[in-house]
Amino acid sequence: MWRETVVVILIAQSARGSDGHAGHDHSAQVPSTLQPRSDFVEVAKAAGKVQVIGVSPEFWSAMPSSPTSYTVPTGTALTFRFSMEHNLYLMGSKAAYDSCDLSDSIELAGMHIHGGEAGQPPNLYEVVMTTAGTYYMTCHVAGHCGSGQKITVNVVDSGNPPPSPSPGPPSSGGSGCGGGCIGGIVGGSFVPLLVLVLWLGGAFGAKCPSPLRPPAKAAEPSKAVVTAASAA
Ligand SMILES: [Cu+2]
Repeated sequence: MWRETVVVILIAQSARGSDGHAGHDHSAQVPSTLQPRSDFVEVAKAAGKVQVIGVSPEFWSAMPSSPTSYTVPTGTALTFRFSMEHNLYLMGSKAAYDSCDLSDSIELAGMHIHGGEAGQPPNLYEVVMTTAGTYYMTCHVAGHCGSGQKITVNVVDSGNPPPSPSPGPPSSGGSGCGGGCIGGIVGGSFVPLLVLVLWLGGAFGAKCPSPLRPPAKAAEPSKAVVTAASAA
């Protein structure tokens, strides 16, 4: 089902044409869809939506890049790890990508942004892709694009809203309680034992009624009133 959805979206994407960027921005500002928001990154990681670019030990530093193409759903965090001999730029178009024309490219991460974990390349750049489209990325160091250090990232609409740092169990949806309700909360970021204690104490109210404390009168009476009224 998910696979089919991706295929459909990909077809729709290609039918739309290769130039997914309407109007190139020459002000050299990083587009708002590529802001490296750490709070977005945390949400994506908590949901397991992470795409590491390249493979250990070189990751993004490898020339040529391998793989050269990625397809991820919106809300995915891209993770670039690289040495201080490389950087990361967003290219303006597929034509620029194909010809390694760097004139219209925008810096996403410099050679000395640091942040890499111990035992990993020194630079770490993470960004959540919030908007569907095709993104072309390369390294701006002379000759590196020509040596194949460049990737295409196809971001497809996941159908889920963009990541939000607001609290609450992600995508559990639904309004009722049911068996999955308390499980979803316990499985979330709260301390499970504390949640369990709160639940048993009836702290979640009617939405997740405690088995020890049955909720007071449910909403049934009001429904009955409405039915009676409409029947009259
Ligand atoms: Cu490079």
